[in-house]
Amino acid sequence: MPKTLGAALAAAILLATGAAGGTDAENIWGRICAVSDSQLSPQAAWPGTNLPVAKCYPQPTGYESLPSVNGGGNTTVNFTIGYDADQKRLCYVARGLQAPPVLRVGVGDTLSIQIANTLHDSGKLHDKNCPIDSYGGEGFCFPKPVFGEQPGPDGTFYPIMANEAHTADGTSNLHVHGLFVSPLPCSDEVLSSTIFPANWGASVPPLPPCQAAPNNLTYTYQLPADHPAGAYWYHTHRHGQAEHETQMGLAGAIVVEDQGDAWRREIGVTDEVLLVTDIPNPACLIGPDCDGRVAPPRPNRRQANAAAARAAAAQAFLAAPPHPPAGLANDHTLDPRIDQVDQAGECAYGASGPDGGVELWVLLLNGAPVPEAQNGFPPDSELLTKTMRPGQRQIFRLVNAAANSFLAPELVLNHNGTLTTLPLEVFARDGVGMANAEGTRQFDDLDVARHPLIIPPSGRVEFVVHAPEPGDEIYVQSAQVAPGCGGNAYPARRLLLLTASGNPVDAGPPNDSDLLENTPSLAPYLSTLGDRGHVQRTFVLAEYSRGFTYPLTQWRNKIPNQGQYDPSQTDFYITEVAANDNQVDPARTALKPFTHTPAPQVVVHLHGRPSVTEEWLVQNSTLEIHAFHMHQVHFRVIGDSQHDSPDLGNLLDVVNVPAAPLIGDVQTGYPGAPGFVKLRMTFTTADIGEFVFHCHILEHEDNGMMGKIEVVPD
Ligand SMILES: [Cu+2]
Repeated sequence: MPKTLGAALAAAILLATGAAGGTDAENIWGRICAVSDSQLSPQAAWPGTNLPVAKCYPQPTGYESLPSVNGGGNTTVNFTIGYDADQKRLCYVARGLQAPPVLRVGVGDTLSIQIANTLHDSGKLHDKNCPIDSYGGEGFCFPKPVFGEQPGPDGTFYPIMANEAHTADGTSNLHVHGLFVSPLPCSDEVLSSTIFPANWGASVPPLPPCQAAPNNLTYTYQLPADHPAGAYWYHTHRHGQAEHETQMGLAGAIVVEDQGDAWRREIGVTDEVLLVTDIPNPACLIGPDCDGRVAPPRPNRRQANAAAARAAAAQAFLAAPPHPPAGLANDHTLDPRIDQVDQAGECAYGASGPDGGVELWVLLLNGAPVPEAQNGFPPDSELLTKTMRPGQRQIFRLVNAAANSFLAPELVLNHNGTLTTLPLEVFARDGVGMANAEGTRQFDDLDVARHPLIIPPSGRVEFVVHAPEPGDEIYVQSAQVAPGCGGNAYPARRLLLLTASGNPVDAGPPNDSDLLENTPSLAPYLSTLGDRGHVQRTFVLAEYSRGFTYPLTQWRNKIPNQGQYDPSQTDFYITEVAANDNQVDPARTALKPFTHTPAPQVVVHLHGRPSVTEEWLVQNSTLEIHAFHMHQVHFRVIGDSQHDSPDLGNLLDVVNVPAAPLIGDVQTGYPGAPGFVKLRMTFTTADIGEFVFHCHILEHEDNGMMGKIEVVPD
């Protein structure tokens, strides 16, 4: 597009889309992938949609509170998806705001989000978007035809393009993570809804009524009256490019508010949203340079006992060989194609134990880089900082919007150099308030120094923060997370340094009981949850090196030759292997990565009832932790393979599925029994439609670890 035309259109775009940052000639697509304006397809563009790329706000260097849209009630916002100047970031640009805003909507109210996509794809076939495709990598850019599932030599194994954003073409869509809303189109539908690039030249399917143009879609979410109030979030969810587009910036927070929020504002207690995202570690970009690098040593409470624990586990393994866990009625033998032994010898780069391999990802907090040091923590002078008033209390809403990173949040008090980990006064998890069995709200005081609270990618935890005494400091930090030897390293990091200064404010009663006054009971919501599972299903999370086929997975007593598989490529699966509804057949249990095929893997029949409750056993046969997420519904964790887990009983929309422990050394060891969680969940008529469940390590989801579920009324 000629620069003069781009400049002339800028004002019009501002009016049409609410783009606060506007546009300028520097952001015209022409520079991307060295495609000149004249090479853009002439048939591209519908009237008024072939627009210059909207411009991102500048990246903050220090800690900044996120702006909010509205304060509860019905909320409407217009977003424009655009690039920053060097095309390393994507942004939801909203009028007059310098960051992706916190969208605040009231219980029972309506949230409406209009998104206009100003990205342009490239190539004569309009089949790729190089900045997204090659984000964090070595600059390769693949056209779409590279992607395609293919049956393996035995006809049952379906390798796809692993470790790549394999359909990166600049399309987008939106998922409102955790909200209790319909999965139908124009609401929270992520399978067919597509917001096309502005210059899309290929065919377009019939558009839903909420889509004014192929690159302009308005989502409307009706929240039920009994919706729990708390922290949720929004992010892009196009299968195949969700990881890269999320890491590049297409994520923001949602806060659902009830009378309790209004009350707390009235008594001067506000909230603070901490939006954590991750990006590729610039010190270790994906590629050959990563080999052999290990995470820098960081303070780690568990280290001292790790060797002893492994030795004890090896003894236990020899004394009692592993077997699938008992408990559910459909206890089963694993599908032979899902052989847990396949992972032996496939720990992550540089891994020598459960702490994982290289640190592939580093963190941002509200968009600002979280500083790290080679050894230990950076000095206080380098940390992101926030100042509170003496006596001030706030509710911190920590949203783990990282594509791939796990967090273990803790508050550490520094008093004259003495460090003390404070109890975490938890207000809500995954948007659902802490409550007793009757639904009465309460705080849960968690001793996270002894039992870390591991928040998986996409999880949220909300907690009360009291300002430190003047002269003291509080670190908001994440303890190290051990993902298993097949995972990437998540070292301890200091996210934010809190200090106090200025005029003191009322510190409130010692037990913070005033904060929950006027906060509604959860009883109406809890009453909609059934208590017993009618249908029981078993799923297995699996990974295979590219080239593994069925015969190769039967090697219980020897490791296959290196030449028989490609350890640099990994394929990811989530497969239903058993159910008591007589609907698991070999075709459905075949190891296939997720595709947008018409047939859902799981069908939930309501049989005319308002709701049905199911119990799912989700097993992990790999050597790394996974993050199991259900769209549309929350589940209650009713058991897992680490019985001291603080997850037990909470209502969550994402849960850690523990890794199978490696018994013995990395090269010749055996995984022990698979890790697992048992979940109970209730589907209602509000969930009728098709939606997905998947691993929320988005790298895994993009590469196949996702399944489709349909809820039908009959
Ligand atoms: Cu995973």
